[in-house]
Amino acid sequence: MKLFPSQTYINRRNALKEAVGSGLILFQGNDEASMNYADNHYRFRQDSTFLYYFGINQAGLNAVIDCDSGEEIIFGDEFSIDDIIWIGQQETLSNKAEKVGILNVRPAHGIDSFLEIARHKKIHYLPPYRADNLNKLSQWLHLPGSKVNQEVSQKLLMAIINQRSYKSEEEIEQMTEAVNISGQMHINAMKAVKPGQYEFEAVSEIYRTAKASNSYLAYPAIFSINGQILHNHYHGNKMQSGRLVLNDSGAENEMCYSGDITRTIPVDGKFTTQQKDIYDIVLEMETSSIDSLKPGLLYKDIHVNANRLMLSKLKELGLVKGDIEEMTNLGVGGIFMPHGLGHMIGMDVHDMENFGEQLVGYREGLERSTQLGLKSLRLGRELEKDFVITVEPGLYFIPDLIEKWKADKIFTDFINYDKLKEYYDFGGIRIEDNILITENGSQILGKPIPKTTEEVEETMAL
Ligand SMILES: [Mn+2]
Repeated sequence: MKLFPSQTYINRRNALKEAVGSGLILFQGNDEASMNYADNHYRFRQDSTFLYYFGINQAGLNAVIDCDSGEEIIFGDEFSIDDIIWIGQQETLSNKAEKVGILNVRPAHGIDSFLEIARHKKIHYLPPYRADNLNKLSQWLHLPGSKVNQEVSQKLLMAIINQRSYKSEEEIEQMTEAVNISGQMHINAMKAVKPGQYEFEAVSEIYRTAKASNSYLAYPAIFSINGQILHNHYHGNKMQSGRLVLNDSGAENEMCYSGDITRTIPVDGKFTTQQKDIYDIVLEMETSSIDSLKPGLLYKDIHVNANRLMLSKLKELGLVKGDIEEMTNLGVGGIFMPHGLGHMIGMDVHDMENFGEQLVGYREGLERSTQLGLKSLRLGRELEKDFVITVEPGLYFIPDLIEKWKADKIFTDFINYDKLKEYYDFGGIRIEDNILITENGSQILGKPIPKTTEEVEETMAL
């Protein structure tokens, strides 16, 4: 188990205690989750907030911080001899706890009576995203399951968001490692793509490369010749000559920090003229967005600027017509890019999304748009120094969507529906990097990953 120095966790908890002020803070770790029978588990993933404050990547733990007395307790059981027969001698929980500055470890069941006695106090807790944790909260707090989410502590949520949004130097080091592993996953997949092979053959390179760095995937890989299907986890297609493959995959490193990288590559190792034309639009959207990033700017505006650029380029290709500003304001670009430009990233690939996107990515007075594309923008608020975000413009030709808009006569003054027919078997392109917001601008994390058409073609030829 890899940990930051104990002082990191102590400082994080002290800052949280101060921000919350009074009452009891309850942290639920995750339990093992069964796949098809009780003892056959999915890969264990500790809760990110639990990791952030307590570091211990082990199932069956809960923790409390008493803001009034300063007391900090981890509830969890030491391994018994019965456990050790199966899993071998393990570092004790008290040892692990000591390494994160916690000296008070109590048996797992102790939390029931602890919370019962503390019932008169304010108990701050987070919204559960797993059913077993919801059930426990329901019991501990004597609340029906349906009421648990209504009593979540907004104060705690905001305090944690205000800490986890700003990445420290030691976190940036971890995130850079995760991006570098992700980059190698992409390079190896590029080299593995050959016409006539199946997608899963190249996908195996992605998994192998992650494992070779003692890492897992931060989310199920999207690797498909049907890049126009946004969250497509099917890997059974034959990679036909002439197609593009969209690869959106990232590593979660040993300390559970994520990378989230997308590249789009030609099955043949060479882009056609039509593919290169569209690719270069997305590339310019990506690089110009990144170049413009700095603290104080609304990320929503960067999204809109990228759309404006896309529309002006598509106009040059004859796919749209009319006034660019009008099209941008009306959201015509949603048909080509029906998703947001990016999101926060950290330990979670969509960082802190379990707290709700409105709290993490927006603020009071900045509400979500209902336009296709903008409504899926997870991060709209002002950027700040030490945020890490993704920039991931895309351009897709989704025949079902085009046909629907055409039938409904949507934006017929602007969209050349007839010309779009030439792109029905095109698929989609997305390019994504992970960016640290700095004092005056931004910095792409990690070593460069082949990105221009020339760089991609060179790598695929290796
Ligand atoms: Mn992403």
